[in-house]
Amino acid sequence: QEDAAALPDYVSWKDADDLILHSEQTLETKRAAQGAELITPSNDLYIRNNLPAPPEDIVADRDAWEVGFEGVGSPVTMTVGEMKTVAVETVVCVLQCSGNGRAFFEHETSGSQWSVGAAGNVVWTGVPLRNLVEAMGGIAEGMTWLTGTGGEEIPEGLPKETIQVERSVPKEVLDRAILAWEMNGEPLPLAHGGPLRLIVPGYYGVNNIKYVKRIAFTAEESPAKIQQTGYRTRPVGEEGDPSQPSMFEMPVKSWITGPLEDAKAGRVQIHGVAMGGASAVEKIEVSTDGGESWTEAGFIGPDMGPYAWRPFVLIAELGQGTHMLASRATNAKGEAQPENFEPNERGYGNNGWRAHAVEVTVS
Ligand code: MSS
Repeated sequence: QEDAAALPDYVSWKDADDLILHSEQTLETKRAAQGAELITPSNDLYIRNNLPAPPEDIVADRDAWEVGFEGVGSPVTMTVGEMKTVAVETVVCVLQCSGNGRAFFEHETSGSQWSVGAAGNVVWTGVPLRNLVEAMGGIAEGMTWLTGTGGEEIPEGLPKETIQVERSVPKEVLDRAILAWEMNGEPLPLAHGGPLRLIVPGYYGVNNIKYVKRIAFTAEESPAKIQQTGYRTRPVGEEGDPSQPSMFEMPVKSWITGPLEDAKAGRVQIHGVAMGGASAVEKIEVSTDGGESWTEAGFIGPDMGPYAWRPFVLIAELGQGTHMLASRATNAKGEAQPENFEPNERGYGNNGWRAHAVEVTVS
């Protein structure tokens, strides 16, 4: 049993036993802790901050938090308190870092060496953005992007565009985006973006702007570095540029969360989690022989919508020896996980089933 790491102050309320501390700003959920849970408990959920979290006082009076809206019929500033009187909706969706699975690439990658734990399934409650935009006179003409700006203060004199966490996503996400003030039934913790966070179900973590202070419909993508050259997939060795694919919609993915190392011969419960990405997960198969044969596994618990993950289980008869356990999910569009995912410079987007397989010793 390893000693639990001492957690940084802003996340000291989390369960240190279930987390891997990569840095002050990056904490990963242990694979075993993900288990077959429907919802990731808040105190187990991973953390990824590109900048240090703002001071705790921004959540002292949550309803007073202001957001500026631009690129709509009538631009306004609105408080969280006011938003709460417009409409309320709950959505369950996977929050996953673009770099989740980076550790499984063979080439050397910069960035946190996440295995599977930069992901969780989370319940968000807030106001649908479409209701706000409707009340503000709709999206202004010629605007094609939804741009969200993080509430971190950029110190005077530093180049804003290279530091600011600001992301643009296609405005079509208006059909599902919400501004959330609650996570897993509690006021949204500062560490996860309280008082208010932009949630874009089906999209990679980076697009879910924490402590959001500005929502703008824009004609161009944000000039921020994190949009222009960051979070773009490109061949190993190449620099980022705006022509490359951005980390927007997530693909289908699954992984086994137990057993991970050893098991007793006989009937064994193999479990894990599966997500469809931007469309519902429809099928999950498990292999106990490194992908030579596959058996359909069953989902556990209720279906919580197209953007949520589903835990799965297969009871298999395992004999003594080494077994390579793998899982392969298929979504409603008929897309299945590839055996191997193409390496890319920053190690983004890995959903290859072979890299996510585990070798288990059965005795
Ligand atoms: N937001 C802000 N404001 N800031 C920062 O830094 N980051 C990103 C998102 N958002 C940020 C934001 C990322 S990058 C991610 S993943 C996410 O978030 C995470 O979350 P959490 O809550 O878990 O921490 Mo990658 O793709």
